[in-house]
Amino acid sequence: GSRPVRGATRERALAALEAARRRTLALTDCLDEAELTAQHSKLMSPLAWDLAHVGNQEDIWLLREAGTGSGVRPDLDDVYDAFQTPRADRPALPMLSPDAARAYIADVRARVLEVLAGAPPEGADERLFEGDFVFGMVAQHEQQHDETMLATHQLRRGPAVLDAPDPPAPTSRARDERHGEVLVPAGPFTMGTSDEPWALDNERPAHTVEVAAFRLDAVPVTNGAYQRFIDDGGYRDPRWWHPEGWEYVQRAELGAPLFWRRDEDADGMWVRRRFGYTERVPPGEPVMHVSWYEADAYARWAGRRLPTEAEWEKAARHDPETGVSRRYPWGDADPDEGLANLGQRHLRPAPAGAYAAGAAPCGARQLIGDVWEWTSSDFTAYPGFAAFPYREYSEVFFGDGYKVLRGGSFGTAEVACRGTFRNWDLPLRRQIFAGFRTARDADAADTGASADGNS
Ligand code: AVJ
Ligand code: FE
Repeated sequence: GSRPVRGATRERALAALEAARRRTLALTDCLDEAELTAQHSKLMSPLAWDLAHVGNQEDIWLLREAGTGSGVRPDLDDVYDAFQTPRADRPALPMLSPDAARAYIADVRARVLEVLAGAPPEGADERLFEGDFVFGMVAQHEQQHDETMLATHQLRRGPAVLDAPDPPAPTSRARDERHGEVLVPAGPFTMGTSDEPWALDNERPAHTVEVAAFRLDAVPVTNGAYQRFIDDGGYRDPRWWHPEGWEYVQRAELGAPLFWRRDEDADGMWVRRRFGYTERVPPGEPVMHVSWYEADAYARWAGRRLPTEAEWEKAARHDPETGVSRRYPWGDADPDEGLANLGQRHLRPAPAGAYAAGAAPCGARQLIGDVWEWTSSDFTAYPGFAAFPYREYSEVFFGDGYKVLRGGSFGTAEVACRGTFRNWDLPLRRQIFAGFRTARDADAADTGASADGNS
């Protein structure tokens, strides 16, 4: 493009904002007004709310905080403030129609192009412009809502409207091999970041964490493995469950991941609904649409446990050769289609064992992309945390019963995913694209002196 933007990070910001908007429109242009204003699940906003909310955040942050203007529609701030109205109550809001929402967000964007071309205005908070953070933040915010909208698409009933090619299968060698577990030796590593320009406040600052030696599943837990937990009566045995999880299983009568059912016409075979299609549950794919409680119960049934957040990040980032933490498992290069299943290029996770080129130094695969991975950890502040630029992004969620998820899913945009990125949700939530892998403490015989790689 030949638009006048200021510098390389602005160029990157413009591309990220444009990519987010293409995706937002692709997720909403495929549905009619009735479908966009309907609430497909009490857990989700009407899609028309997300559509205008992303533009309203851009109005606030890029036109008012980072720009010189008074914004396009400050009068809409209350309607699109996520904190004033919980998702379940949003259908009652005086929302813009889908057409009016499209016009609003296009109007905001047109004015943002002028902000991108200009210098930081007098009196603006300079930190917003370090590495052009504020533009990256708004692009990530829109992409996060796009993933939420994709989850709404998955919840909606009705004929399929989305399509994408299947992700790559593992190589035949990887398919035949028992995935097993990898060793991450004991020792300190650098968790979080102080120099990734678009890292969000909760990923900061970089700090040293001691991690004892542990073993981690080389790949996420698959549907086939999870089915053995179901077949073994896992959902009926309180021994495996956190007390709150057991209570939840009883109350909600859970017996399988969300979207699964038995096909009585086919010998009770497990099938699932996926973006409007019904298909046999693929045994080799990472399991998804499980709550933290289900992940935790499976791990206990398997004689294992969920990894802590620090263990997950050490497995994903620590390079034992240099002692330095990488941006991604494969190194510092940005993700691409050969390294990880991100960006809604595909509408499902790749089979376990895919993306050999994206493996971490410890040998674990698919840490980035495919499915979000539940960790055992509560969402809390890192030492030295400072809310920026607004408390409601992270701080208000700390310590309030949210569990951390790591690594992104097939529906997560590249710009909104990295080795330090922290997602969080309540432990009973199942509508997000979440799976898990399991871990255990290393044996006494594991000295921590050498990694044995992916066996
Ligand atoms: C980081 C995905 C938990 O959707 O609640 C969107 C992202 N914050 N708008 C969420 C977010 C404000 C957030 N998660
Ligand atoms: Fe938001």
